This record gives sequence, C-alpha cells and structure tokens, in this order.
Amino acid sequence: MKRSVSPRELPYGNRRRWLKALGAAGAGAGLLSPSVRALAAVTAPGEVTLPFGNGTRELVAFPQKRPLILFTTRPPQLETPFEVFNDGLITPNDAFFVRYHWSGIPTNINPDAFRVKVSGHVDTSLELSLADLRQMGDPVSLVAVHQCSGNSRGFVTPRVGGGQLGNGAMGNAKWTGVPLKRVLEKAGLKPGAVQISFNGLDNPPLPGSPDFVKALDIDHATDGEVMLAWAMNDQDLPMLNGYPLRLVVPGYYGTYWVKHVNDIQVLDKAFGGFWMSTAYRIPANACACTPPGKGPAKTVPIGRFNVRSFITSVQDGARLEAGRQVVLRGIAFDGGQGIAEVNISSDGGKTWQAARLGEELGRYSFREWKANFRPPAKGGYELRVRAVNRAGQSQPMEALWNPAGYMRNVVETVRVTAV
Ligand SMILES: Nc1nc2c(c(=O)[nH]1)N[C@H]1C(S)=C(S)[C@@H](COP(=O)(O)O)O[C@H]1N2
Ligand SMILES: [Mo]
Repeated sequence: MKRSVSPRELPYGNRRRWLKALGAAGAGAGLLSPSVRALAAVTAPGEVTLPFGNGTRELVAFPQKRPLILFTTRPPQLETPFEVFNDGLITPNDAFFVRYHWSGIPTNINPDAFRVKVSGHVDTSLELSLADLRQMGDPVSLVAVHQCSGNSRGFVTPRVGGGQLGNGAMGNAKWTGVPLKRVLEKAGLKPGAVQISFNGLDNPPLPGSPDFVKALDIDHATDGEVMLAWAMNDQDLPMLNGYPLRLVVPGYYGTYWVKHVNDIQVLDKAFGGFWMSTAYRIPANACACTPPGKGPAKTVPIGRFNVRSFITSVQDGARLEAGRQVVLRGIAFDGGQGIAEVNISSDGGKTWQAARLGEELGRYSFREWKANFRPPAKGGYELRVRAVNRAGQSQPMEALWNPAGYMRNVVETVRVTAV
C-alpha cells in the first residue's frame, strides 16, 4: 500500500530529511539580509554569540522554521534572532521561538482525527474536533505577545540555573480561535468549579516524570480573552508552536500557553501538579525578587508580564556618525494595560526624552516607538529605553534577581560609539 506523507509530518523519524534540515544551519547567516547581518553577532557561518558567558549558539533550521538560535535539540528549544524584532511588529511564524519541557513531542498529527476533551466538573463532557471548534460562533482574533518566563535569563547576575536565553524567547502574533469561555459554557460548569487544567499531546520520555500540565483559575479561564487558538498570523499553527490547537493566555507568561492541547479538565479544587505547585513560581512579593543568592520564603504561580522595552534598530557596540541624526526604533509591551509612554536616554539615564509611539495593535501587542538621536560629538554613548504602562508601572534601572531568573525587565542599555 502506498503511504502518503502528510504535510503535518515532521521529518524527525527520517534520517535523510532530518540531516537536510540540520544542513541548512550552515547557510543560516547567509539567509539574513546584508544590513541585518551587520547587526547580528555572527561569529562564524551558522553561529551567533549572545552577549554573556558561554553564549555561542548554532543557528539551525527546524521544520517550518528559518535558522533560529538553537538552545537544545531534544526537546527542540529555539530562540528568535533579535534582528527579527526590528523587521516588523509581528513575528513571522517561521521565526517564532520554540520551547518544550520534554522530548516526547508530537511530529505527526492528523487534523481530522484530532479531538480536544473537556471533562471533569461539568454538566456534559465534550470531545470536540477542529471543525466543531470552528463552528462554535465567530472566531476571535487578538494580537498578543507570547514570552517565556525565562526570557533573557542568560543576562542574570549572579547567574542562575535554567535555559541560558538571550532576548529571543518572545514574539508577537495575531492569534485566532474560539474563546475558552464559549467552550466551557457548552460543557456547562458545575457549581464548585475552581480551576481548569490543560494538557497537550507531548509527554515526558520516561514514566514517572511529571507530564506538562498547567491550570488557570475559573474566573481567568472564563474572562472571554483566554482562547483556544488554531491560527497564528492567519495560518495554521506551526507544528513546533502547538499545532493544531493551543491555549492563548493574553498578557500571561508562555508557560500557560499549553501547546497541542487535547485534554481540558474542570476541577473542584486547585490543581496540584508539579508545573503549578513546584515549577514556575515566583517570590510572593511586589517585585517578584529576592536578594541575590537567597531563596524566597513564600512563592506564588507566575502571572502577568511586567513592563519591557527594547531598542531594536541598533545593537550594542554599533558605530554611529557624530553629528548625524538617526532615528532610534524599538518595541515596548506589558501584561495588558497597554503602553502609555516610552522614554529614551543617551547619557546612561541622567536625562530622558519622550519617544514617539506607533500605532496600537491592541493592548497585548508589541508597541513600536521611535526617537531621534544625534550624537553631538565623537565618543561613547549609553542608550537606554524605559517604558511606562497605563497603570504607571515601569522598569527598574537595576536588575532585580530571583532564583529561577524569571521576569527580567531591567532598563536595557545599548552602548554605541560615535565616530
Ligand atoms: N504542551 C506543551 N505546552 C507548552 C510547553 C510544553 O512544554 N508543552 N511549554 C510552555 C512554555 S514554558 C512556553 S514558554 C511556551 C512556548 O511556546 P512556543 O514553543 O510556541 O514558543 O509553551 C508553553 N506550552
Ligand atoms: Mo517558558
């Protein structure tokens, strides 16, 4: 019998195709435009060096992805090269970061056979196909930043354990799907429902390791914004980003955005699984921080993003022309209040000037900012960018610390030299 290879199948099991995908790594740097290549710290063909110790990484093209910064192969963990954030406010699907906890990832999913189960403390258990979900009223779309809790962990000092990531474990996309609220209403929540748990098709490689399962409180899960999404930037989700269905939790760290979600359980008590009760917890205080080297007395599950902003148009070490004006450009975002202002300093934070904000694509999206900068004379300049959200929250001038290296949001510094 002739076996048809579905386009949803990743070539992980096929040695020749797999090697071909890896072979693209060598051509990685060549795929970048000349101007972008000048900005990237490409130290060798197919390699980049993130600006911290042991920061050299390969650029590797996984299925449906352009060459991305490889952190681990099994499971795939890929970072977006930072220059991508200067190309536009929406992160293309083939450049979007990838993070998994366990290597037992799905590589071949039949969309017609896929079902998501809704069970537990409900009136009616459901098994919904993708077609069923698409027929549950008009789809909703939302532009939202997706960011790993450990984004930028590699910059944390003193250094902490965990993925040594640069600033590329984030991205901004248009997500389309059905509000989770609609699905839960269809199942009917029984009185006493407290939390909802979410599990996906991936598994730990060995029995006994905790499956990746996350939970949200009922009020959050039914806020109308939390979404079961099947599309990203108007296309099917890439396999590595959760095909064919993922949870989208606007404004919240990526850990809640469960991929390949196929099992939703309504619980009458708080979920006690490892990934909620042990992992992804932050110090239970306003700064989510502890003195460097010290653990917190009390922790809570990680929640919303704090405020961040980046300069994307010039990188650390760039050379500018003295006396010549350039337009600095970058992005800012927060956990959903929306960005109110962005300020720029060229003297290491002594004086600040307001940046111009670009169009708002929604309060969960990257917001573009621009500011003029004319280095008056030859010499070194410390460029800093600092955003404030509509609740008046901003970014610390000195980095905060916690043992897991979560939620880094220090005011970034880019050193440039005018010549
Ligand atoms: N099924 C599943 N979903 C998951 C994870 C996982 O390991 N398995 N990791 C979570 C974490 S910590 C992050 S940061 C995001 C990463 O999403 P991405 O790979 O689409 O960028 O997925 C989340 N959802
Ligand atoms: Mo994450």
